[in-house]
Amino acid sequence: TISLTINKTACRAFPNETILSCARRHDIYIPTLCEMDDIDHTPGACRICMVDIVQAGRDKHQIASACDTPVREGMNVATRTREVRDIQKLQVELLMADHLQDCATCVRHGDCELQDLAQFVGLTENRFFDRERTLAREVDTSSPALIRDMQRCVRCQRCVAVCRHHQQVDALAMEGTGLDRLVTLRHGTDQLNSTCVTCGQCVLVCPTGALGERDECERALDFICDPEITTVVQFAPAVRVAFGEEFGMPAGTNVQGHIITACKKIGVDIVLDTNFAADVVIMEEGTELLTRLKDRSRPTFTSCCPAWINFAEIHYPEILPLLSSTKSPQQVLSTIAKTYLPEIHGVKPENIRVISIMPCTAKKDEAVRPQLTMDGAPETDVVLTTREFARLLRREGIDLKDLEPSAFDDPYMSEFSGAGAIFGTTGGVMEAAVRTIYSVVNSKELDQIELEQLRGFEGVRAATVDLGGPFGEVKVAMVHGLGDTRALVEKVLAGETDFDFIEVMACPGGCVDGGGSLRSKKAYLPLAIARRDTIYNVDRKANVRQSHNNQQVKTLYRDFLEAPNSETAHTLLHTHYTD
Ligand code: HC1
Ligand code: SF4
Repeated sequence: TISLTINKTACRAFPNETILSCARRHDIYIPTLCEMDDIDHTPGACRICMVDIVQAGRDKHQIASACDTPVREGMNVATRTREVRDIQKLQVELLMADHLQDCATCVRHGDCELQDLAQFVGLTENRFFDRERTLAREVDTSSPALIRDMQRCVRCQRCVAVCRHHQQVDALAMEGTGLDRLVTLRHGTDQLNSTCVTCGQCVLVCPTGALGERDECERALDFICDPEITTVVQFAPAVRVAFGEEFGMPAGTNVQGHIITACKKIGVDIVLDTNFAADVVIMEEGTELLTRLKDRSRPTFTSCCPAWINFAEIHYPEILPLLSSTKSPQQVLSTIAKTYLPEIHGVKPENIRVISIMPCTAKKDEAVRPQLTMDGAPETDVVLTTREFARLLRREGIDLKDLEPSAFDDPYMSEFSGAGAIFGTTGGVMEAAVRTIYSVVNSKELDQIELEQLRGFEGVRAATVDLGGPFGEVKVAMVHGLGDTRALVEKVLAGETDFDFIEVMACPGGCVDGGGSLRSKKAYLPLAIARRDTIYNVDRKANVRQSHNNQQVKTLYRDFLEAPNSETAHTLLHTHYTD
């Protein structure tokens, strides 16, 4: 190891470690806007992490950026000298020169790393702001899911790094020089027509309001406040374990009951659970998979992740016939809410609007797919990301912590099994499917309900499952993050795999760290494990742990859908993909 001092504190560093990394391990704060511990960022992009260095045996001071300067034996680093503070302040002021000054209208208001930084460096004036130049920058509103506001971009390039190195979609590029250097979509196109799959991972790492979801709080409120409209809210498996943090609760707190109370408080008529629809999806997808196994057609890919569907359609259209045709739980729930629910509640289907709360930006894209409409109207009317829902509650003066949790009061579409609950984490869909398929094949439940071989956080996991009956051992794979997905799809296309069933989640970790979740200022994906653990606990404590044993699902099939993959089920709950 290497010995050095930072702010007179003796520190030990690894060879080749940067000053920034060493300082951070010793709990010494150096401000930065481009660096994030868990992403492969472009060093030196923001030039804020400047420090004062004196090399061993020398007197001469040198100012350098801490994120790309390696430690040296005997080095003396100072992070808070007057000169360093002045340089950092000037650097932030320069970043502000073509950054829109309108913080009150920004999606990151109150949660912005640039604002934090301005406070840290003690910025008191803004001498270089060029309004005309800033307003000339692009605001790309072409996508139904994402807004790219280049008037708020600070060129940190985190988004480019995540899209290129982690997701390997490589939709973003840096273009231009000097003051005109900007993040653009590759090939000079807009978001809608680019190769972007709206996974939202770039949004998670953006330090400012340059990248965000299309905010639809107003549309949601319009429906909620309209006395003619029956508003139905559904919320995703992962939302309940990834939402409390926004209101200061510990990571992974289960706030399912708080969300129900909050929805009722703002005037939502009926609150349903996407988890229930996840159980229905297993009935449909499981049956479909068994048919495909009998036909020796392999592999089958899961279809519930909309960024994965976008990825397949845009980047690998040749793989589309291998995708399950079952709609995602979001769309299944919306469809049933507009067909089955009106019969039960005596409401006119045309008066129902479904608002879904998702940890996902691509769900907004999914909701406007032309093949997911009924009589010309969308099945899902509004999708709010977890972030928007937090914003909406704040706008209504609600602090989640102050609410008493309540239970679902709809007896038709809100019960869920442990299998439905685990959809929110990587490997969950596969585990849920196996629990049901095994039972269908063997007319009994698995002895061991928890399938440890399917769990874990490695990018790609392969396992075998003994299905018994005519099928014997089947080979399955779970992949999360589009970088690993791309590699696996390439192998499938090259005929190098023999998997029967492959679960894909576009976001690393699955929905627990979806691109619509709350953002951390510290790291890209710091909270997935705590959220996932809560999800597995929900399953462990559930009375019913298999989708086919969900009483409400049984009733739905008995009274309405007849049987999995029946004609009615096929018409309502299946879809197709287009390249
Ligand atoms: Fe997901 Fe799904 S699990 S896609 O990750 O299949 O968003 O949570 O809602 O639809 O159920 C997201 C989560 C979510 C769907 C389900
Ligand atoms: Fe890349 Fe995903 Fe961002 Fe699109 S949404 S630019 S695919 S990281």
